[in-house]
Amino acid sequence: MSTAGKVSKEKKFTFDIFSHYTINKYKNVIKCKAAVLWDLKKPFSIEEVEVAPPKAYEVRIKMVATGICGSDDHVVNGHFVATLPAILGHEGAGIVESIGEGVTAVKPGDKVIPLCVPQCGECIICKHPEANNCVKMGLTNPRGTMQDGTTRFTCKGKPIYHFAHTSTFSEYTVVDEISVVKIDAAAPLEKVCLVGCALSTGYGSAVKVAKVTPGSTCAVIGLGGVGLSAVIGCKAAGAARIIGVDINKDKFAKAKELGATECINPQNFQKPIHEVLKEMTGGGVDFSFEAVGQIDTMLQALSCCHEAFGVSVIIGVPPSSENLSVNPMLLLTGRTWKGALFGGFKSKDSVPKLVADIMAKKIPLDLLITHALPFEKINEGFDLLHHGKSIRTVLKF
Ligand code: CND
Ligand code: ZN
Ligand code: ZN
Repeated sequence: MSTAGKVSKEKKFTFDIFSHYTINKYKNVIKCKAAVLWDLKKPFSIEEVEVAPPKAYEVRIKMVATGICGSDDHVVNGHFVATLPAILGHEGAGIVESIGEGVTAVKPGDKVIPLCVPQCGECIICKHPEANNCVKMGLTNPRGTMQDGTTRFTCKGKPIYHFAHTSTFSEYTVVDEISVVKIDAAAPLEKVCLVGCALSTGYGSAVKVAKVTPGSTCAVIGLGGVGLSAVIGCKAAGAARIIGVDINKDKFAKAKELGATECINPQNFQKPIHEVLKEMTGGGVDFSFEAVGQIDTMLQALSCCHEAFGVSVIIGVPPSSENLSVNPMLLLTGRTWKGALFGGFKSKDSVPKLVADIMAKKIPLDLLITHALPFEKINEGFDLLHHGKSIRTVLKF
């Protein structure tokens, strides 16, 4: 009896290995094109890369469209540290190609948005009713890997690192199941890709993080895709006055179309812009947003909100080497200073709802997209951003 028992255990063991093999043998390494950033401050190279099959609790996605975000550019110029060589991009949408063992959230053929802020659903942060920066996020310790610590990309025999759990600048990408969510099968992917970052980040900063109130006065500093999404959020929350601030006056027309009631250029004033804003609003705005990613604009945003009840939200990603120095009196008088990733939204919960609101025309997302280019022209897309010509360029695969 005891020998028979041993044999059957061994048999089971052999079967388990075999079944694992049969599951994986149909999933091939995919060779496809990706934009690889080999070095800081260099253009992207379109390369043939190998994309390994998804392991357990991972998902391989065929990308359909991706936006270009200021944060991708911060990596290229060295302000935001990432492990290189890498495949950047974190504002994409695509279709599930294959899934690893154990994946239940999505299946092949589903339309999905990769999530640059994961939602594991189990950690102390995910369980907190308000917080969203899941412990699996690792923003301050970017490894550039899947959650298991390895990469799914290789190029010319070298491992290529992931970025922001998403790496959307590739025809195919692999993400952890906690970093992807299914969206409406009818959603236009070449538009709703922006829900992967800009729209969620800016809109949520207004409606969820600041909790803009009806009739209030707001200032948004930086009118790129993220700042303009904050303008959309302020308007949706019922703000009476939304003042857009940018050093590029070409951004003003779009800001006004989206809800800004007035726009100002700091270069047109002798005084610091926070003084100008305080004078314009009888002591300071109710809510201010920094959507540039510079230390000086963060201080301007804090200073321009009312000293007794103003709320200021940092959205921009600052240069990693720089620290803020502030006079604590700015806060002792009663200001609130906040910051958030991804608009404070719990990503898996909010992204499908935001997509639904966009499809119901409650959010004017289309206006953020100023350019569309084939994926291979990614460097042109970054040039448009650098020259202040675009709000969002969507790259199509
Ligand atoms: P984008 O470069 O499109 O916009 C920045 C805007 O700021 C441009 O219109 C500039 O002209 C303007 N600007 C530059 N300097 C000044 C200045 N001194 N005063 C006023 N305006 C100025 O970038 P984006 O909209 O894609 O991103 C904006 C920031 O948001 C950037 O720092 C990015 O890294 C960050 C961000 C944060 C998050 C998050 O989760 N918190 C997610 N994605 C991006
Ligand atoms: Zn979590
Ligand atoms: Zn972004």
